[in-house]
Amino acid sequence: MERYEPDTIERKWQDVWARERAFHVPNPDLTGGSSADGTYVLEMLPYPSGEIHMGHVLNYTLGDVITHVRRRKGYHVLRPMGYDAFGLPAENAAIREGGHPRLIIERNIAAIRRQMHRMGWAIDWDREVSTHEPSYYRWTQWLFLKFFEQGLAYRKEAPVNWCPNDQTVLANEQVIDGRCERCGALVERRNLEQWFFRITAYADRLLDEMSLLESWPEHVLTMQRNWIGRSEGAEVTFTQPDLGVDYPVFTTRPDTLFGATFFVMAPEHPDVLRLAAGTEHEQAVRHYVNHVLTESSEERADTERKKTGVPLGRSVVNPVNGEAIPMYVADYVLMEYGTGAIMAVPAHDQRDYDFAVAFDLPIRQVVAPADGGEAEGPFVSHTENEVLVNSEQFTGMTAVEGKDAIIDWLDQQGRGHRSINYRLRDWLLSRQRYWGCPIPMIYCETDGLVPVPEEQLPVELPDVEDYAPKGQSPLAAVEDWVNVDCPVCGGPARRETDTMDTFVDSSWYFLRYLDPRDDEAPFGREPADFWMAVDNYIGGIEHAILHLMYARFFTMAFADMDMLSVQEPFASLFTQGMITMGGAKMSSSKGNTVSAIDTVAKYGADTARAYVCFLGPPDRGGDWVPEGVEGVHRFLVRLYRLSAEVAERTDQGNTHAAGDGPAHDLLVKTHWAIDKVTRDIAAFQFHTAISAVMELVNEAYRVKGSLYADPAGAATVRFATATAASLIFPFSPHIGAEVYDELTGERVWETPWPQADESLLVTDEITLIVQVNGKRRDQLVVGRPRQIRAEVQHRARVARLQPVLGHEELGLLRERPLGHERQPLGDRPARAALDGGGHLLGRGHFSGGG
Ligand code: ANZ
Repeated sequence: MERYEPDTIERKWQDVWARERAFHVPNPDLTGGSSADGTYVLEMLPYPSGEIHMGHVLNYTLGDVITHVRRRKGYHVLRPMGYDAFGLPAENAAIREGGHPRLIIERNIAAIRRQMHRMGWAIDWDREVSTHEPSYYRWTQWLFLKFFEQGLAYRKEAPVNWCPNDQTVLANEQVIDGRCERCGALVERRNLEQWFFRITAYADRLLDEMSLLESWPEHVLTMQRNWIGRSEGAEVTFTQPDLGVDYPVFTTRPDTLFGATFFVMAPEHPDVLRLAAGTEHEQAVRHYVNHVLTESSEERADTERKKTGVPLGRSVVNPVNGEAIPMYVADYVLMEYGTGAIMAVPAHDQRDYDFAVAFDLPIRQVVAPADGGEAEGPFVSHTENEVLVNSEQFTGMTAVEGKDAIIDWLDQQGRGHRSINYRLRDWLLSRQRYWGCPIPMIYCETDGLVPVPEEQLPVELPDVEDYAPKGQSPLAAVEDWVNVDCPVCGGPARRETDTMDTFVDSSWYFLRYLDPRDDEAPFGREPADFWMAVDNYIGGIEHAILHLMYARFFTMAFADMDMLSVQEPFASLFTQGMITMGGAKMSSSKGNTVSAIDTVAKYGADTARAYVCFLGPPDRGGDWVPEGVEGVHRFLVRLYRLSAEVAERTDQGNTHAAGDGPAHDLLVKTHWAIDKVTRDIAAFQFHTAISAVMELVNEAYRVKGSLYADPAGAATVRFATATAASLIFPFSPHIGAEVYDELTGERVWETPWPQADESLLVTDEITLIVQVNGKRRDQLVVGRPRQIRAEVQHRARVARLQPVLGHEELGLLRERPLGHERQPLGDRPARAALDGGGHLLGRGHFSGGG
């Protein structure tokens, strides 16, 4: 044990772990009613792009830390890994470079697997899956058929988002600001027969069950809530007398019905051209509609935009007062929402107001402040303090009463009813691309749509010559694959040639891990009941909406099909922040990326892992600072040297110090570190956990010289150093294992997580009771000077090593006057407590004398 050579040490332990399958955790035998305690730690599975990046390093190290601590606390920890291997990037690479997407992906998987081993992550490799393997996608297809059986998968013609560059349909969620999420091309609208999952059937449950998701970040829940976008209101029917057609509208403000002064239809509304036909506006309407088709929904929904539209030359009758109001077509009305037509109330809706001003249409106020004051401008915000005006028999009611009364009246007349609308659309899952899971359906002229019989699964993806997108799936060109016998009548039939959105593959992978070689079912009920729900799900905030919502939907549907007991897949969620450099997102075009591989080559995996955890609170990510990496590396070198010296100067026989003196102080420090690291990890405050170990190592370094002479003192130095190794192990497992082995002869990953001796924990504050003549008059809470000094040093050190530490933290140091501290200085309120609370308040308040 001479110089610290991470490469040698790391490979040595990686070999041991691989050889012994050290992190394999079999499913417990549950038949005997085993009381085994399981924990499921899951990180979002990577897309196998060929090289792990810093985001991966952070993500999987966070999971690793939790895994190690839980394991050593005695849990069975499931910690699997897999690859989200279908999808456009591989297919595009295949088109670019030539070669089969499968070969490209499998080459990438091999590389990424190697790099994951090299990072030393404690993964149960026996459970590895990849979504592109037939043994996996057989079950994706099977699940699709179950959904089909349940009416949760269906086919219909629909206007779709079409990416002209990728030549494929995109889900709404994949259109960002009117552009393709992947390639940035402007998205167009088209009508096509498509496959959908009926996620809207679960809209209410997806909302309601959010109350179960207490350990999810609030902002993720808010994003999901907004995405589902539940609106309560009414559907009101307007009649068009010339065509004799009824047009319902959805409104959240039925109380404003008397203020409807015109009526607007979406350009995609199927009746628009029919209505305009024969009027003087026919040509203009035709032009307008064609023009609007090239605009994105986002552009159209932009309230800042100048309002455009064309009259239809017709009118509809307002059911509440028989008034005929003019009809328009305008792009601010969207076909996908509500009924694709609206009643316009310019006095109380900004968009309608802008339109009315532009087209010189009447504006009629129908709601006013209850106190009789003037409305501010033409709009009245919707509050409980408003009353209806200009509304015939409803005048004088509060807006809330009026809403109900008008809906009831409409209901009686058969002209309307209460209605709830959702922004959430059904999930469009078919893709006209090659590299995805084939949709297991067959079209027969006699029998129509026929599911592929279960025993014929998987429908394997055939090889094709040409992956280039053509507007229909490249699979359509594979004649001998497409043409099949109808499973019902045996007559000629054709396979569905579309493939599935890759989000389908990743909506259930966490269940496949539970028993990945099961060839009877996608997942077994027993392991599912044992392991689910996932205790800690860790991943990027970019999946806040889609993936997380889809996985929740799948899980609820499985529960309804009695395949699972849980309703929610992820009991808690942790979203990691982004690692930036110079404050900006790392990107190769900006030239500010740090390669994970290079960092490991230069400093070792232990340094890279510890540094990403040391950057700052992991939910906020942090800025990569080269000196910071050096700092963390020096700390590991220091630990290694200390251990080498301790191994030489002390022996294992003696027990460590008791009583007072410097040895006792080091012992106290050691228990302080155990306590602090344990608490900080539970609160996902990994950066302060690491700095506590740094402090312990520094302290041991500082006092060791004076302690070697005395056997108890020497044993204490040894204990402190071995404990530092044990505590740093979850972050930097190789050096942790090496030092621990050197000093104790034991395997740290098989050693229980250390427990702080409560009696040695220095309380951060003491309560002084003020007594006068034996009567308690007052009490003072004061910090213990030595402890305060230690904490201040600790924080100063954190601040020095973390030049990027938030101003917030540094501010805390400066702003709080010492001695007025009511909370232990070291513990800031935790953002996401993992093991529950209890650690925020000072411990061990005890009474001093009076
Ligand atoms: C009359 C009215 C009066 C409205 C008023 C609002 C305020 P949320 O809350 O998002 O559900 N709307 C309905 N369908 C639409 C469509 N397809 N495209 C554009 N706008 C549409 O919004 C519901 C409101 O948005 C509805 O209530 C309707 O305008 C409009 F003082 O009806 B409202």
